[in-house]
Amino acid sequence: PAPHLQSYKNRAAKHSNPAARALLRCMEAKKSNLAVSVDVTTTKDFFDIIEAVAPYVCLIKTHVDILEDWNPGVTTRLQHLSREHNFLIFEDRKFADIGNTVALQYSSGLYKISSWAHIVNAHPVPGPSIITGLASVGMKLQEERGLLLLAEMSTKGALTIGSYTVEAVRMAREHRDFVIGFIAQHRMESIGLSGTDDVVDEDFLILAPGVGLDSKGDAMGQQYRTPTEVVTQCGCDVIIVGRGIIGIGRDIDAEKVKEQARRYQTAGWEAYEKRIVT
Ligand code: BMP
Repeated sequence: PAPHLQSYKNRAAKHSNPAARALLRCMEAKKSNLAVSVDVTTTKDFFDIIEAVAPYVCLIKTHVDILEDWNPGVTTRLQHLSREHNFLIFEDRKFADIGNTVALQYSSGLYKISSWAHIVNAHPVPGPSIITGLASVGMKLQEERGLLLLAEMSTKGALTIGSYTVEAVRMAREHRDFVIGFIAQHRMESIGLSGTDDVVDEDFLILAPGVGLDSKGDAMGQQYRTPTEVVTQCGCDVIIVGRGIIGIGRDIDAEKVKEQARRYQTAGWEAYEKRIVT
């Protein structure tokens, strides 16, 4: 059966990339396909949220460059929490430059992303060299590291459609050791099949942002779908939720955040259980 009809557990046992295996194992162990996007600007709010949602998530998604008081201790503490609470870390860096530049952006600078993020993502727009650039850093580390390509975006009027998405899938298929899946809104198996492609044993993870239970979108083009639409109907594997869980106000209410995380975890897991056959 296609990967999305199989359990996360079965897929974990077969996957060839260590970061994908770790994520699938964690999803099974915690009964969670929920990633929380911690889009706040202070490290206090950042850790208050992570500590509140940690038991309910398989993945924490970060934008570390929006933290106003970032310091190297932030990523040390984040890694510690990741081990303590069993979740992976995804820095939503959206690399988009030539291979040499993205390799430097991934390994160096203030953030040294490759030293702490299990998963990063990249826009396929520069072509396959963006993958080889990032892989030249990530695959050298003796750590769990994987890359997601942005094959589709959640925003109104996104240009990630048609042949762009098809070519993104083709690029990923050429680099299955490091590319573990896509940021997308649907499964990709049926896309870009060319007869010559070996798609028999491929298992790309689909992580879908733009998920909300109470709202259809925001004033800046974001569009939300429910976990049922995303996981059961469109076959995505992980739901990425930001403001639906962390709220949009200024003050973080840890109890509310926890309650929402629990709610999305349950909704995501029920949507997954309706979909699998093995
Ligand atoms: P929210 O649930 O608050 O709308 O946040 C969604 C998160 O997912 C943001 O961090 C955004 O950068 C990210 N994202 C997205 O919304 N759509 C995409 O297509 C790709 C993303 O990375």
